[in-house]
Amino acid sequence: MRATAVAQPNIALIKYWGKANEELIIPSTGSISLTLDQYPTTTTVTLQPEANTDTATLNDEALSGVELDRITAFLQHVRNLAGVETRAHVSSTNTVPTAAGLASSASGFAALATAACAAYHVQVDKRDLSRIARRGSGSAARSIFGGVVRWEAGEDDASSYAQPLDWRGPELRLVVARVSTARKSVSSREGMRRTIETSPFYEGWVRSNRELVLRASEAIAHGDLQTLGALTELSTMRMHASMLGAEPPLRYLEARSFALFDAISALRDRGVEAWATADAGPNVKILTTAADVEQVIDCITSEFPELEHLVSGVGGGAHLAQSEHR
Ligand code: 2P0
Repeated sequence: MRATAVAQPNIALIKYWGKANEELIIPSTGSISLTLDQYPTTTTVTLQPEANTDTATLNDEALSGVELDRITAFLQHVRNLAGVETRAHVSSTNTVPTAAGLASSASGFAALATAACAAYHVQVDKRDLSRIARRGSGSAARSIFGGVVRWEAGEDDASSYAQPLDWRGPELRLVVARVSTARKSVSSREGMRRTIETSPFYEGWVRSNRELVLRASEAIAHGDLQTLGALTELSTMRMHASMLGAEPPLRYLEARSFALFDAISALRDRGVEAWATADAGPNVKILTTAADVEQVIDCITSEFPELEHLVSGVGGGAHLAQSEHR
């Protein structure tokens, strides 16, 4: 049995940073994201009835150690749901620069969840598929759906899932300015742990971000991009503030990241609809509209000519590309 699935990354507008339950990956706050139509991950799961262990490749390189352990633990969760023991080979092709704050684990585990559930015959609806993807990586729950998506924090495995939100505002674009593709020095998982354990600002972050989820949901319901954009920047800055308060501090943003935030703010002053955000890395993503995206690109190419950039539209959710039962 073999199944292939494709998923795209998502960029959080209202951020997820910190878990209430590490094992089940229940977040401390809800979050809201936009699924991209770029950087797909394609993953094939092939059941191996003769094998004693799972194996995996990423971009044709064999995985081992903690990376393979994480995939094995995830497959075991799907096997438990299926009630079978058969091992599998996972072959994944990822076009996202891995671990550079561009959410490679979101597309990775969304594609793996979709392919593994098909290969192991676990029949679930998309909400339950998002709960399964969540067990691999929190943000993967959101990439199960396309468009604007809210991950409900919930309080247990059953209540922590993603769902799509209706967006009737202007047609959205997201510009990724690649400040660096280097592997980040502290993983999101480790960074979240450190923030929870040592940052005096963590509680304030959780309290305020819960409120931002509500305010942003309201803005989305009204197609109000001005408010959604402003809240996106606010959630970004508050998340980074909580990280900066950790010991030792987590400083993912670089000088050029801040320079980009300034340039986008100046564009806004000239009437361009654009708001910047950044995750656990120095890259800056700019939320804008189809009408204004050219002005954002002109700004980056003239003020930051050395930076690569990529323009994304709004993508669909994870989906099965192929499934064979032999
Ligand atoms: C987000 N990030 O909402 C936030 C913003 C990074 C900063 O989700 O531990 O790879 O696997 O649940 O999902 C990155 O964290 O972490 C992330 P785990 P994940 O997009």
